[in-house]
Amino acid sequence: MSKARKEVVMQAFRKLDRSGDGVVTIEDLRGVYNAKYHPKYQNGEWTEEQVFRTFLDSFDSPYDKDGKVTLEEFLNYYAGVSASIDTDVYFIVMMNNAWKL
Ligand SMILES: [Ca+2]
Repeated sequence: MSKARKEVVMQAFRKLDRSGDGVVTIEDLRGVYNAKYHPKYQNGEWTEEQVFRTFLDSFDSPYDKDGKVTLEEFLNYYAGVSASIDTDVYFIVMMNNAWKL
């Protein structure tokens, strides 16, 4: 990823990592990510914990799925997303919208 892309990804990570310890956990998501709008929470299939865990799983490395997301894992995830986006400008707009940066 270009420097500009990395910067915006790191900005999103810092926003998610509310405790500031460099690892995003379920605790960090409380208050940042609203699980109550998730359709599986609304129909009673999942608890709030399950919604958070599933959300973390999408960033968590398949080799170390522990429900904790490090900056490295977060950057790796976005390196994959980034590969399919041509311009830095579009990538940054996408990140700003997704994370309300
Ligand atoms: Ca944290």
